[in-house]
Amino acid sequence: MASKVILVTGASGLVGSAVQKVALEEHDVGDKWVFVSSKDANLESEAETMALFEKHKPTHVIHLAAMVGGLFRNLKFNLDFFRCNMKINDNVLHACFVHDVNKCVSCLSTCVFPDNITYPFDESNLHDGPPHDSNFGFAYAKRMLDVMNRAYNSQHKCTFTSVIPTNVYGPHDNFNLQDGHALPGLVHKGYLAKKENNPFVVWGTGSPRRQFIYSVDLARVIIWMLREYNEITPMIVSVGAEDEISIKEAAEMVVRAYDYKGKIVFDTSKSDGQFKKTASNELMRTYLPDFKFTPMEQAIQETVDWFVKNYDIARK
Ligand code: NAP
Ligand code: GFB
Repeated sequence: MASKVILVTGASGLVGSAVQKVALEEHDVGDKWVFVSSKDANLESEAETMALFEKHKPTHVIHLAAMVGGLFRNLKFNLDFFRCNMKINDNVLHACFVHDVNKCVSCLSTCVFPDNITYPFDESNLHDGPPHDSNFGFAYAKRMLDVMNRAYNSQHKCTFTSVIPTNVYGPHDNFNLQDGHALPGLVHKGYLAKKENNPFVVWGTGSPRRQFIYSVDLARVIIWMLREYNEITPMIVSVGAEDEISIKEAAEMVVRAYDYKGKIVFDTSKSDGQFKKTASNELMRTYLPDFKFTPMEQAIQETVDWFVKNYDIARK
């Protein structure tokens, strides 16, 4: 089989770093991997995006680049999340089309599904109603990725598809307390609580429920999709609905990973955001019935160990 030139956008981030790790572990199958971030091209610029594709001439693309953030960043910047991600996604998919890319796998998120629908939802529910108000800007921009995938396929037969991960965590995450997601926020706060002998503060009531996946597990599935999944229908990648846990339970895992013995307090002045977004992973299981997700206690321990070791260079 002809060797591929695989361009990975957003490669310096949480998911992109995991794709780099998994790609480098693969036996050399002769593919050329090109890992890029905003320092290589600002993908909000059509000209810079086109120049990037002209330079590397990719045959395949894993498109991860996005303006990303947790609940509290989304609450503040819904317009920016919409405009920035619309520009990035339109530029990248158009460049894939112009440069005749064989396949592009882009990235949505389970938080873009309609709020308050029957759970667990599946891929067919993506456009069945408004998303949770906390991140409507991000959600509608991401849904347009799916619309563009379908439009490029119907008009030009392009094989552009997308993966829909649930909440992801792991090394190289954004641990910034204002902008990041829950788990990296809890890992950062756990570090400070342990170091300064202060209470470990969980924001909200701790009762919202989430399905969490380790970045390395997601990366393995994304690389599999690039090679083997040829449907335009997006695919949810998540642990099963039965593996959904509360934010409180996730916080307790972080406490155990630090062997922290102090107080856990809940700052209920902070928003809980979406209560749940339980997703079905049945479609994924039809293709990968034996795929094993890393046990969460182990994955959180690896994330905590990475953060402690890399505190000085971690994004915080
Ligand atoms: P991240 O850690 O914030 O990384 C974002 C990446 O996108 C970085 O490499 C960043 O480059 C790049 N980027 C941002 N703006 C750019 C621009 N204008 N031009 C070029 N590159 C740009 O995000 P992540 O968590 O890895 O997310 C990756 C993908 O997974 C996103 O599409 C996200 O929506 C999706 N996802 C994430 C989660 C989650 O829980 N984290 C859940 C579901 C889906 P710089 O480092 O140079 O800024
Ligand atoms: O990951 P997160 O910020 O976003 O989780 P979502 C928010 C939930 O975790 C709320 C609680 O219930 C918060 O009150 N929480 C507890 C914390 N401690 C913390 C903390 O230190 N930091 C943060 N951030 N939350 C996002 C979407 O929703 O899901 C994004 O807004 C994205 O667009 C992401 O798609 C995957 O899971 O609520």
